[in-house]
Amino acid sequence: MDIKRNQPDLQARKEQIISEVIGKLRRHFGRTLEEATPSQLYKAVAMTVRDAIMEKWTATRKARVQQQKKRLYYLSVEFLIGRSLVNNIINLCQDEAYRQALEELGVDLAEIEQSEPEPSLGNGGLGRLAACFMDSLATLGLPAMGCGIRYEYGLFRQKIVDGSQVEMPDNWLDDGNVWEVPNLDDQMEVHFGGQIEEDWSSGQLHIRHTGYHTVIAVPYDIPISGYDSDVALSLRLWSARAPQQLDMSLFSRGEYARAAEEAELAQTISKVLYPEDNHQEGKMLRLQQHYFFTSATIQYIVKDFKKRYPHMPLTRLHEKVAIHINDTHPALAIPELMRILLDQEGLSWEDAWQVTRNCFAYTNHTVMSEALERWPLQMFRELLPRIHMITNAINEQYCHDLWEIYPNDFGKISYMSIIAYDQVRMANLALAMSHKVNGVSQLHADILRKDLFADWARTEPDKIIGITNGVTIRRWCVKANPGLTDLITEAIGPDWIKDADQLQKLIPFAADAAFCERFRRVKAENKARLSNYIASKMDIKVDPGSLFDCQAKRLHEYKRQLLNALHILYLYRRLKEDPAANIEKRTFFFAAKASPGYYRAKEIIRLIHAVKVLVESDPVVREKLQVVFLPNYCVSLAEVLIPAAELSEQISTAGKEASGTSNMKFMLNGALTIGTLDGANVEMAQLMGGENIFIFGRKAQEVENMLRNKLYHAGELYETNRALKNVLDMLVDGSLPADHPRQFSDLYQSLLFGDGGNIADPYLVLDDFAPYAEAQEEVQRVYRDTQEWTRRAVLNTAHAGFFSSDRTIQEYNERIWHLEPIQMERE
Ligand code: H53
Repeated sequence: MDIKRNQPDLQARKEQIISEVIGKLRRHFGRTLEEATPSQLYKAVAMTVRDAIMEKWTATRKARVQQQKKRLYYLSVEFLIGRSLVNNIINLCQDEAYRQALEELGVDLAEIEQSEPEPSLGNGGLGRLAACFMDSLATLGLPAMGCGIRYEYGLFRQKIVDGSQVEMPDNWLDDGNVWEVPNLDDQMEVHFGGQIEEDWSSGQLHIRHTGYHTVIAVPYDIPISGYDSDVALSLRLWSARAPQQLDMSLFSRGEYARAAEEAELAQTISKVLYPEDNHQEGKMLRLQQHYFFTSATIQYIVKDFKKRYPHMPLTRLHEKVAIHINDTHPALAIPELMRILLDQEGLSWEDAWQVTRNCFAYTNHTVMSEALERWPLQMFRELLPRIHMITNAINEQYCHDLWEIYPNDFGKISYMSIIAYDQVRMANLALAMSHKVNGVSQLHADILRKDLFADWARTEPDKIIGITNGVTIRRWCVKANPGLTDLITEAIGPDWIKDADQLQKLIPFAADAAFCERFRRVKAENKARLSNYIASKMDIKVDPGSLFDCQAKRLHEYKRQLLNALHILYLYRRLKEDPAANIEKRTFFFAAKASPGYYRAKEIIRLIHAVKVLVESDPVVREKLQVVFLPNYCVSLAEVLIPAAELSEQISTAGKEASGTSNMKFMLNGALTIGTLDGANVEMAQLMGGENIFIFGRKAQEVENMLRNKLYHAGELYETNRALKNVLDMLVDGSLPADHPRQFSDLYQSLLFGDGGNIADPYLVLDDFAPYAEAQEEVQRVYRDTQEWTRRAVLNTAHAGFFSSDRTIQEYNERIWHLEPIQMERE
C-alpha cells in the first residue's frame, strides 16, 4: 500500500504513529515524550516500525507454508546490513507518514537515526552484496532466508592516531538490538572434535561420534521487508552459547576441563568478525565459525523440510530447497548436508551425492590466490573428524570420476582434487559439488572460465556462468539521496524504484537545461551535507565548490589507493614548480579500512596522511588541493559520501577486482568514473558508451601477459619518466612529513625492487601512472565545462538501472534457483 498516493490513509497512519510512539515510550521506558532521551526515542519509533513489519512477517510465513514453494537459503559469513530504521520506513512506503508524525512530535528522524547502533557484520563488498540481495529478494517476493553469524563485535572501528590506523572494538550489541527476535525453538547443537567409530554390528554402518565438544547455536531472526511489498523475509543469524545442561553432566562425571573448554568455545565462536577481506588466514577459530553456522543452518533446513513435507523423501530435497554459498566460507555446508543425509537419514552415498549437488550453487568473488581458502588437513581432521571423512570420500569419488574423463592425467586430477598436499581446498570442494558456479561480472566469469577454473569449465561447459553484481536502489538512492530521488520521480514517475530499467527514461533529460540545473543543485546540496558532516565530526573545513573526488573501499594494494596518492604528489610538485599551473581545485576524499595485520595497507594509510599534511601546510598548494581521509568507513558514512561525489575512483589493476559495487553506487548517484577496464567497470563503459567514463590503463589480458611472461620492469619506468621518478623519490628523501626514520621506504622498495621473492610493483602502479595522470587531465577539462559534466552525470544515473540488485537476483533466479514468488493477499 503506497501511502504517499493515498491521502486519507496518510492522515490515519500519522495519527496512529503518534499515539504508538507515545505509548511505547510510556510502557517500555516509563517516559513522556519530553523526558525521553534520543536513544529511547529511537527505540520507541523503531518498535512501531517493527510492529508493522511483524504483521507482514507472520503473513509471509503463513503464505509460504501454505503454498509449499521452493525456498532459497543464502549462506554468507557476512551480512553488512547497516542501519535499518529509515530503510524499513522507506520499504514500508511510510516515509511521508513518519515524517509528518515525527514533525508533529518535534522529533528529527535524521537525528534519532544516529542512535541506532550500526551492524557492521561484514568487511566490504561481499558482505554488502549479501545485504543488497536480501532487500531485492524481499522486494521480488521470493521465498528465501539469509543465514549467517550474529557477531557480538562487528568490524573494528577505525581511528586515526598521528596518521596511523588504530583499531577499536565495535560493541554494537551493548544497548540491545530492536530488530532481532531470538527463536529458541530452532536451537541446534553443533559438535566439534572427538572420535568417530564405525559400527557394523547391526549389519549396517552406524557412525558413532564420541568425545566431542558441544556448542548450542541460537538463531536470532531479523525481518527484512521488501520495498512496496507485503513480503518480509528472515535474516537468521546464529549466536553461540554454552550447553548448560550438558555442562552439568560433564562436571558430575568429573570432566571439568572439557566442560570449561566447551564454555570457552561457546563464548568465542560468535564473538567477533574476522577483519580480513580478500585474504585468508588459516585460523582455527575461523574454521569453527564456519562449521558452527553452516551446521546449524543445514540441520534447520533438513528439519524444516521434514516438517513441511512429511511425505516427501529427502531424495527430493532439491525440489523444495536451494542452497547458495556466498564464496567458499560456507562450503562446509556441503559435507554437512552429506553427513546428515548419510548418518541420520540413512540415504545411500549415491543419493546423498546427487541431492547435495542438486541443492548447492556457489558464487566466486575473487581470483586473488591469497583469498582462496585452504585449510591445513590436520586442523580440519581434528576439529571436524566426520566432516573430514566425508570430504575425503567426496574427493575420492570426484578424482575417480575425473580419471574416467582424463585417464592418466595426474597433473590435472591433482590440480582439481579437493584434498592435496595436506590441505583442504574449499574452492575445489565447492566446484565439484555445486550444480552452478558464478562469477560476479562478465570479465570475472571469463577469467574464471579461461584461467583459474579452466579445467572445470572444460569438464562441465555449462557450469560456470557470469552474473553481474548489483546494488539496491532503495538504500543507495532512495535512502541515501532523497533529493535525487524526488527529482527523478518528478521527471519519470515513481516506478523506477522497483523497476530500475526505467531510469533510462532519464536519457532525454540529459539535454534538458532546466533538469540539468536541478540535478546540479541536488549535487551541490549533497556536497554541502557532506561538508557539514565533516565540519561537525572532524572539525575540518572543505570547499564545497571544489571537485569532490572519492576513493572509498577497503585498502588493498590491488585497489591502488597508492596510485591516487602518488598522483596527488605529482600535482603538488607541479604547483610547487608553477603556482599558476592549470590545475582545477579538488578535494580528494579517501575512506578505507586496512586489515589489522596487513602491514603495507597500513603504510599506504600513513602515506595518505603524510600527503594530506604536506598539501595543507603549503599556502600555495592548499588553495588548489585538499586531502581528506574519512575514518571508519561504514555503510552510514557511505550514505553521506556517495551522493556528494563527483568523481569515482575505480582504479584497480585490470583483472584483479572481480566486480566492485561502489562503482555502481557512485554511478547511480551521478558521479563520473575514472577507472580501468576491470570488473563491472567494463560493463559500465559498454552500457553508456566510453565517452561518459574516463577509462585508462592496461587491460586485463595485457597485465596477465606482462606478469606471466615477466615482461614488466618497474625500474625502467623510474629511469625514463622524470615526473614519476621525482614523485617516487619523495617517499624517501625527506620531503614528506613523517616522524619515522624509515619514512616510506617499504613502499618505495616494493614499487622498485620487490620483496621476499615478489617482483617489483606487481600491481603495475608505475606502469599505469602516466595514463592515469592523462585521464585526470581529461577529467578536469570536462569538469570545467559545467554543462557537459552535468550532461554526462545525468547519463550515468540514467544507465545505472542495469546495476540494480533486483536485476541480479532475477538472473540468479532464472539461471540457478528457479523460485516462484510468494503470493500474498493484498489488503
Ligand atoms: O566481493 C565483491 C566484489 C569485489 C570483491 C569482493 C570480495 C570481498 O569483499 C571479500 C572477499 C572476496 O573474495 C571478494 O573484491 O570485487 O564486488 C562482491 O562480489
